[in-house]
Amino acid sequence: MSDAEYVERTFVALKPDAVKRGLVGEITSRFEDAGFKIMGMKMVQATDQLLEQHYAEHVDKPFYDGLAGFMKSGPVVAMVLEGVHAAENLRKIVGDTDASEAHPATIRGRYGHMSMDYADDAGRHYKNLVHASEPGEAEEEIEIWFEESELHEYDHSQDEHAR
Ligand code: IDP
Ligand code: MG
Repeated sequence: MSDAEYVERTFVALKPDAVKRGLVGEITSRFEDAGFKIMGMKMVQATDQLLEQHYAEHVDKPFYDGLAGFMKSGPVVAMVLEGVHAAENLRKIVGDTDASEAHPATIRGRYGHMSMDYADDAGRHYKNLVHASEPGEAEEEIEIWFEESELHEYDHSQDEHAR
């Protein structure tokens, strides 16, 4: 077995609602508690161009303008995390897209309860705190948000104890 088959990087963004609610530390702690290693982290004001790349699969959907408006409504905290099957495991910690269906032990389920139907019918932004890459899409998203020089290799106790 080689680490390379299991250990991967993934991209996570704390959306403007997480930042404005003061949940950056709380949510980041959950990733650290689960043993993920932070390789890069920065605050970013998203632009239309960046969001069109990041949400390329959603650009033509009816909710896209609302989503982009929400993602630009304040800074996001972008991060790259490393761990075993990081993308799949972080999606599990983040929880279902719709907070009303997300397990209460997940981030979206613990810090939210709103349904997407409610937000869409009420004409409100749908706020679900966190983005986490799908497996297979992480490296592409890391490239959209980060320069390689902003990512850091270093020894971390997780290398020994959480793998
Ligand atoms: P994900 O964030 O769990 O990967 P996706 O289906 O890729 O979910 O959607 C991306 C983001 O777009 C969601 O997190 C949510 O913020 C927003 N979104 C998706 N579907 C809807 C919708 O039907 N109404 C409003 N916002 C939506
Ligand atoms: Mg997605």
